[in-house]
Amino acid sequence: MTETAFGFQIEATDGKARTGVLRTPKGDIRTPAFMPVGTAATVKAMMPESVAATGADILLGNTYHLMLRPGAERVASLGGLHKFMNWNKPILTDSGGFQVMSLASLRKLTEDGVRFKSHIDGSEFHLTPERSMEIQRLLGSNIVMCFDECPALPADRQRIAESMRLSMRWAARSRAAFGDRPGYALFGIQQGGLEEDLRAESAAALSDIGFEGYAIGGLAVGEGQEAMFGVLDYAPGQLPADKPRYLMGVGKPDDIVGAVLRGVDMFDCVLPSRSGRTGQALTRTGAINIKNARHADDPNPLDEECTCPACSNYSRAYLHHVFKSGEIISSMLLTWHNLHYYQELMAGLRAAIARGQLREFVNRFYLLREK
Ligand code: PRF
Ligand code: ZN
Repeated sequence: MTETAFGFQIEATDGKARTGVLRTPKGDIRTPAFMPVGTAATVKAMMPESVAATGADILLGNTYHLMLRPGAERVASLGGLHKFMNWNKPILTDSGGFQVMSLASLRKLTEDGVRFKSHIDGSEFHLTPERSMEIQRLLGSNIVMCFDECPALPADRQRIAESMRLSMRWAARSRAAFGDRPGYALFGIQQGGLEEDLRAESAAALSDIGFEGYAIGGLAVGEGQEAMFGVLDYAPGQLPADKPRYLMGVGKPDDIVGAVLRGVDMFDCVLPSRSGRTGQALTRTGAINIKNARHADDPNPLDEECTCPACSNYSRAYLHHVFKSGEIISSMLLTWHNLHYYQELMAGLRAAIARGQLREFVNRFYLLREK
C-alpha cells in the first residue's frame, strides 16, 4: 500500500473529534464524511452529477444487491461500477453479509460463509469472504469492506462473542483474499455488541491483521441512541488513532453529531434519501412532514436558509402538491434537499473542528432544533 495512492491525514482535532482528508486515486474525501447510499448503482431519484452537487465526495454501493442484479461479472465487463453508474469519485462497497441477514431468505451460516436465496427471484447464492472480496474487486470499489456478520440486538453475550470471533476469522480471510492492491483500501469491521471487552478483543484482532481503515459495525440495530453512544464513548478509542473510523449505517443528524464528538470520521445511511421519498424533509430546525395539510397554502420554502434547488425555487405548497399527486419530482426535490442538508451539516462539523469550536457548533445545532 503506497502512502501517496491511499492515505489518511488528520488536519485538526477538537476533543475526540477529528477533521482531515482521506486521499484516493479517485479523489479526496473530506472527513467527517457522509456517504449517500447508492445501493443498486443509483442514489434513488438523483442523477450522479446532482449527488456530487450536494457536496458528496464518496458514495456507498452494495455487494449484495449488485451480485444479484445485474451481477458483478457483468458490471466488470461493462467497465466497472464507476463507469456503469457514471460516478467518477470514490466508491465504498459494503461486503454483503449485513444485507444477506436483513434481506435474503433461507440463510444458512457456516464457518465458510453464508448460503441464501435472492429476495428478487429466490435463486441460490453463496457468499464467503473470498467471494465478497472478488465481487468488490470486480465492481472496482475503492474502499472494500471485510465480510462480517452483524447479529441483531438484543442478543446474549455468548452469541455476540461467537459471532464477533467468526467475523474476526473472516476479517483475516478477507485481508488474505484482498491481497496487495495499491490505491485500493480494505477496512476491517469491529463487532462485539454492547460489550466493552468484546469490542476491545475485536479491535485488537483487527489491528493485528492491519487495515487501511476501521469500521464500527453492529450498532444502530435496535439498541437505541443512548446505548449506541455508550459504546461510542470507548469504541473509537480502541481503534488505531491514525486510521479513518467509519460508523456503519448511521444515522439521524443527531446520531452523526454525537458520533463525531466521540471520534468517528465516516458515515452512511439511507435516511436522507429514503425519507425524501416518503415526504420527510430533514432541516436545521428538525424534520418536516410535507404531507401535512398545513403546508398546502404555504408560499415559503422548506428552509429559507438552504441553498438547494428545492428550497431556492419551490414553495412548501408546491412540494406538498407534488407529493400528494405522486409526482416523481417530489422524490427528486426532497432527496436533493435532504442530501444537501446532510452535506452542509458535515461541512459545518469539519469547519467547527478546524476552528476548535465544535462545542459551540453542537450547542447551536441543538438550540435550532428546540425552537
Ligand atoms: N456490518 C456491515 N454492514 C453494516 C453493518 C455491519 O455491522 C451495519 C450495522 N449498523 C450497517 N451496515 N458489513
Ligand atoms: Zn433545501
